[in-house]
Amino acid sequence: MDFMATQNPKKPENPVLPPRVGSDDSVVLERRTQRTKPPQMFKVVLLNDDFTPMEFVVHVIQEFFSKDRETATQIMLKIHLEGKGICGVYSRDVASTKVDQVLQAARSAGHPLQCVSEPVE
Ligand code: TYC
Repeated sequence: MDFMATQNPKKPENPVLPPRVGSDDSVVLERRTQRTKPPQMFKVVLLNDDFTPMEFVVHVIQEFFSKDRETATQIMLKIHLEGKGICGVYSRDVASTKVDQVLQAARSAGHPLQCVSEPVE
């Protein structure tokens, strides 16, 4: 298999700024550390209500947040007892899609379950 990489990919080098020419014609090449902020992340939060069946909430958490049944049940109970709970943390677009999916599923099943996303920090 000669198409496989034989070395780990190298980190991209920091960019070289345009050369600065000193008054004595000396040239200085400066490297500047590249600082790229990681993207803002969003919590997807389910809210408690008095009407949505516990079983439906467990199903939603399993289905849309890829949790096993035990974890989903623990999250559901936390929401039930504390009023709200985090089901996952995602990039802006993924979090927004999760909220839409949960609200769509709840509406289709006739339950008032609410779901929101909030920036982390
Ligand atoms: N409180 C609901 C009940 O007693 C269960 C529930 C849990 C509803 C979590 C919403 O996000 C929720 N049937």
